[in-house]
Amino acid sequence: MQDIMELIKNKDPEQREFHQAVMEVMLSIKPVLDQNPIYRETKILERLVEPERVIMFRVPWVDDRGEVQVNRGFRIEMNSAIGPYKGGLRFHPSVNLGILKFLAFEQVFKNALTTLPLGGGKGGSDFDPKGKSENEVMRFCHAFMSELYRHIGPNTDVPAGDIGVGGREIGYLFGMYKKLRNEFTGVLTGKSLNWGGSLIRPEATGYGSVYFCSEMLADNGKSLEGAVCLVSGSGNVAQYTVEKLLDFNAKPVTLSDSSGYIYDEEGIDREKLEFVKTLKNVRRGRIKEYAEKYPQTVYTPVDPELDYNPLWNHNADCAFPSATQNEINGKDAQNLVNNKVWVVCEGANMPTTPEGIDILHDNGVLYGPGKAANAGGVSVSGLEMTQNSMRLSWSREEVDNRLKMIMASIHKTCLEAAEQYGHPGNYMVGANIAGFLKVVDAMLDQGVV
Ligand code: NDP
Ligand code: 2IT
Repeated sequence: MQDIMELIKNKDPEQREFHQAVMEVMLSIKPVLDQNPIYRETKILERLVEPERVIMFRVPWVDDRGEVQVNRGFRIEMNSAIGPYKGGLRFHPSVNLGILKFLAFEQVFKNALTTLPLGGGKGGSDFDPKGKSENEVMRFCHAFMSELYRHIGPNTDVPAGDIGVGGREIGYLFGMYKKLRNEFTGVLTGKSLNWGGSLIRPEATGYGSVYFCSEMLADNGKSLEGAVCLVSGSGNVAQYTVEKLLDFNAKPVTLSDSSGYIYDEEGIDREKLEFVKTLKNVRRGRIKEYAEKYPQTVYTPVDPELDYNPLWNHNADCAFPSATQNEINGKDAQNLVNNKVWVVCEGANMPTTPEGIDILHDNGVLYGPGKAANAGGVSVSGLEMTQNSMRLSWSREEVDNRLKMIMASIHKTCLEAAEQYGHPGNYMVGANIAGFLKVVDAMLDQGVV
């Protein structure tokens, strides 16, 4: 394990998030490695941490003032042992190789857990959609796809959305792919309904995360009924997490964006959620406006001097981090414990730092790791690919039922693997081991390639 960490740190010393993601898996799979020397003998770990292919490209485009802008585009094709590369595209100024490698690495294990034949990948750009006009977003997406199209395909690599990439961007990306290839295929997921998308895909990550949480609670004699929930983010995942929490009669009280967060002690109800959806998806405004519309709400702007996030410092039962990586640090985790939160269910990818995870585990908080809890999004992406291949579409009920079954199956798989390898109840260890075994056994079957 130390050898692997040394190897990746020496090769790419600046890729901190990637080291973090690999370290977590390495610690979890130790009992598997001890029992199965074959994985060491065949250098499976060395192969697993090296992407099969990394594509980096220039994305030149012209802004509304007629000025040329140049962004960097990426696609990490991490692992195709069990299916075509699959994973989202992130458009955010923080995007770099290390962040996308961590996301692609996580995706490999997540996709293995879904029960569907999906390999792992991730991509994106340091393009910042904030403040850009509709036309600028379209031109950027077209420019991005005018290079990416030659590397992807419905049986090769199937991107989707992530931070900064939603239905609008998928539409522009698809349009350019279709034009360049002269081919209408399921090369992207998260498409609109009337041209190949799947019902429930927009809802899937948030709904899935709440389904996963309810499985964890049921297993521990608890339920979401009346539970006060802290939710971070206010984008795709956060919105549909709140929606499903309301279906379960829970009480979501917070939402956030990169400028600050709102705390609504009375609860975010359906009408307020509709306001948030229009605010974020149509007007593309800031969450601060929620507090202007609903004056009983407290808005707290981000304070860069603070070494903790006050959103996690309210009395509550459940926490659903649904914004970005490393948004719950050690101090935040301790605040959650002090505030009597009993479950943390990760809608975002790697939102809790290693120190934070240790604190949650040490204090008996149920912890649902992102690669299990947020797998509903990519699962319904997989179902979208199935429907595209069959050239038909399933009803809302059909897709939602399959999503529920998949989340229940992931939950069971995590618990069984954790139990088998001596960490009963530890979903993180269970998810890492179960995902690892599925992928590396396929790699062994396929030989050294
Ligand atoms: P969106 O772009 O729809 O929303 C992201 C939200 O998080 C926004 O409210 C955004 O605020 C906030 N946010 C983003 N970056 C930061 C940051 N650095 N600091 C503080 N707030 C931030 O993305 P999604 O909802 O799709 O994604 C949220 C998380 O869920 C990500 O970790 C993503 O990887 C993960 N995920 C997404 C899936 C999907 O299907 N979409 C599937 C599985 C996981 P602002 O607008 O101010 O930037
Ligand atoms: O992190 C993720 O799982 C996603 N952004 C969704 C990936 C997908 O292919 O639907």
